Formats: sequence, C-alpha cells, structure tokens
Amino acid sequence: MTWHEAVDNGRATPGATERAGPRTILHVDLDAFFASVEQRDHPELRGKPVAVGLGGSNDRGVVSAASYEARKFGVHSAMPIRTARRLCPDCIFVPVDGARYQRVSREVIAILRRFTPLVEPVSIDEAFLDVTASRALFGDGETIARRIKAAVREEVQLTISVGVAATKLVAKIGSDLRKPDGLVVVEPGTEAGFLAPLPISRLWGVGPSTAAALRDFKVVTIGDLAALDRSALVRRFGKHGASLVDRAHGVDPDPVDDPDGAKSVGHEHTFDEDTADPEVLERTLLAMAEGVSGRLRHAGLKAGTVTVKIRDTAFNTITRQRGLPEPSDLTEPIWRTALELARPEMKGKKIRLLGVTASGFGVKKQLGLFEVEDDRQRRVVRAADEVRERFGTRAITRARLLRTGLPAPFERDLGTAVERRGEHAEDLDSGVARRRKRRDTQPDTAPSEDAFDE
Ligand code: TTP
Ligand code: MG
Ligand code: MG
Repeated sequence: MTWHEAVDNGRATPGATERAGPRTILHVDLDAFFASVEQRDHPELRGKPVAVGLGGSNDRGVVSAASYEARKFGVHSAMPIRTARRLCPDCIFVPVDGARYQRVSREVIAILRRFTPLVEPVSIDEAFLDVTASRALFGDGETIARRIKAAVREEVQLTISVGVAATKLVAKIGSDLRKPDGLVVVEPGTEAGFLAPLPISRLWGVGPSTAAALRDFKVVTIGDLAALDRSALVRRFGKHGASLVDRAHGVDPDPVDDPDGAKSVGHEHTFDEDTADPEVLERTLLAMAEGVSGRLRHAGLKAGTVTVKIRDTAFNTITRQRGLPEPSDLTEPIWRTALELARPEMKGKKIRLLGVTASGFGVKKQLGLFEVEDDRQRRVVRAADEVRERFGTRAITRARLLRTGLPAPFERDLGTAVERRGEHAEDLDSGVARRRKRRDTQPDTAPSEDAFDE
C-alpha cells in the first residue's frame, strides 16, 4: 500500500503534521554517490579506490566523488585530480556520467515518496522527508528509516545513510555521522546532548568567519555554544546570535518543503538606504531573478508567471504580474520580465523594497541538473549550478553582481557542514558578500566570471 492509498483509506491523516508534538524528519543521503554508482555498474571497480572526476584522465579537473576506499588515502570531493593521483597512485579515475546519476537519483526519490508525500530533494543525492503523518502506517521514524534503507539496497543496489530527528538540522547532522550505510536516531528531547560534543562547523549558518568570531567566546563545540549567554551573543551577532543559540539546542522550525506543494518561489530585498538609482535597482532585480531561477531549477520547476513587488520610500506597495512567453527556470527571461514590469513603476521614485516571485508551475522536471539539452545558455547555467553545488552558493555569481556589494545569491544554502562544503563556503547569515581568495581547491576548469556577464 502506498502513502496515498493509506490516506484514502483514512489510516493516515495528511493534516497530522500540524498537530502538536514533535515532528519526525528523516534526512537521507547516498553514500559516495557517483563513485558507488560506478562501482555498482562496473563490478571490476568494487572494493577499489575509485575517484569520479570531471574529465576522467584529464588532470586539470577535480574529483567529484571518491569511493570510501579512495578516502582512506585522503582523496575527497573537490580535490584537484592531480592531487588525488599523488595521494593515491592506485586510484582508478572514471569520468562523470551525469545522466546516469540523475536517473538513479530519480529512482531513489520515487522510493522515498512511497513513504510520505512530503519529500524535499535538496541535492542530487539527498532529501528531507517529513514522516510524521506516516508513522501510523509504517511505524516510528527508525522503522521507516530501516525500510527505506532496505528498499534502496534491494531496488537500486546502493547504500544510504539516514538521520532521524525532530528537526531538519539534527536529521541532517545525524545522516552524516555514521557514513557509510549509517542510521542515527536522535530522540526528541535529547538533541542538545547529541549535538554538544560536535564541532560548531557542523551547524547551519556557521561558516569560517562566524567560527572565527565564536572563538573569541572560546566556543569550539556546539555544547560550548549552547552554554553561552544568549544576550551576549545577540549583542555580538544580532538576530543571528539568537538563532545560533537555538540551533545549538537543536531547535530548527524549518518545515520540509515539498517542491510539488510550492505555489511560488520568490525573493525580496529591502535596501539599506532607499534608492532611485536605476543601475542599483536593475542589478537588484537581476540578483533576485538569479536566486529565483536557481531555486526553480533546484526544485525541478518551471514558472509561467513573474510578479514584481515595489515599495517606495513612502511605503506605497504595488505588485505587477505578467506571464512568460513560455515556462522557464532561467534567469534571463525572469529578469527581463521583472524589469519590464518594474521599470515604469520605479521611475523617479525612491525605492525601499523590491521583490521578484515566480509562480504558475506547470511542467515538473525533477532535479534538472544533468538534463541533456544542448543550448548554450542552459550549459552555462548548468555549469554554474554545479560549481555552486560544490563550493556553496557564493562561489559564483554574475559579473554584474560583483560590484554591487549586494548579498550575492539570494538562494538558500542546503546546510552542509562547512568542511564538506569546501573552503569557499561563506557564512550564510552574515549578510555581507565577501570575496575569498582563491585556493588550490578551486577547480582550474571553473567557468570564469566573465562567462556569466550578459
Ligand atoms: P555528497 O553527498 O556530498 O558526497 P558523496 O555522496 O560522494 O559522499 P558521502 O558518502 O559523504 O555522502 O555529494 C553527492 C554527490 O555530489 C557526489 O557523489 C558527487 C557530487 N559532488 C560533486 O560533484 N562535487 C562536490 O564537491 C561534492 C561535495 C559532491
Ligand atoms: Mg552523499
Ligand atoms: Mg549529499
């Protein structure tokens, strides 16, 4: 019986997630994903150190995924292939087969959807599930996790790691803790104790600069952070300080966001100082169109309608809406439409806030990251998405945005611990886009920023 049939039979209630009591959230992440698919499909690679790299034997690329055998030699994602070769001369390097991983990703997501309709894919190999309403049918969180692990093993011949907790934050940390083939269950009420010994870099929103600032407070572990005086942190970090303390206690109200259920994807920006400068206004619209389109692609959605919101210095707010010539998940058409809608309304006014929202989702295209399409723009966008996946959302941005001092991409980070995001990850909540100096982990093949200037 599927979840949907169960609902029809009245045995599980979709609204049950809203009732009081802790939620049950799972975070599922495939183990050494690309490398495991290669080992699965090429038996001669099993048990061997395998690195999946951009161009296979091309020594200028970086490692996308390393098998657990290769990791023993220190090989990891985002490492230049030449470094990996040096560390592990016996490593077998295989080219990236994006279309294949995409197919496997879809198969796994389909399995997850059998256990709850509330599935939020967050990257090609991971997803959050809210199974609160499914417990009546399938058992508690741990039982559901075991059933999902078994189903993925039997039907897709891959292992996954699962974290089970009352919040996305804790479930995500849990799934990463006992890889590979891990299962970590954190019972409600035990979050703070579970998190306490872990380094603060595991918390969402703690990047290198927040971590450095926290060192002033002698904070090394999440427990150190949880023990701090809240008001001192608020004085030092503002609102971010309060949410840091909450997170250190495992508190995270973020719901599992089923992209199927999304009605719109939008961003708003309030200017530090009201402005009438058309250049600033248009760049801001571009930044927001970029953020919106990134989220659409991430959720596998295409929008048919664009809405802009304009609030002037006197707090008059207007919204203007228009259909796109065809449904899109690309920055360009969303930005153009937003510009056409906003320009006449902004003329001669000092603007306080701008917003861009995409809606009217028709065609659903799950996780289009590697979809085969040969138009040039799509390739550039895809390359940028891939770099963002590797190095965090601030690693790449359009040249036009670089000079603005705007908080560059408005996209949400997926909360990967900083050491796994690579060295280019920025503090998420700092609100300031800082440029970081290039390090040798930056792929030589990264598209130059100029490629994104239009
Ligand atoms: P991850 O889930 O971060 O890593 P993983 O699945 O390889 O290993 P783990 O067992 O620790 O989860 O990423 C999923 C896939 O995304 C990974 O197999 C390849 C791709 N990827 C890159 O291409 N570049 C990167 O820098 C990272 C981190 C991942
Ligand atoms: Mg993984
Ligand atoms: Mg992952």
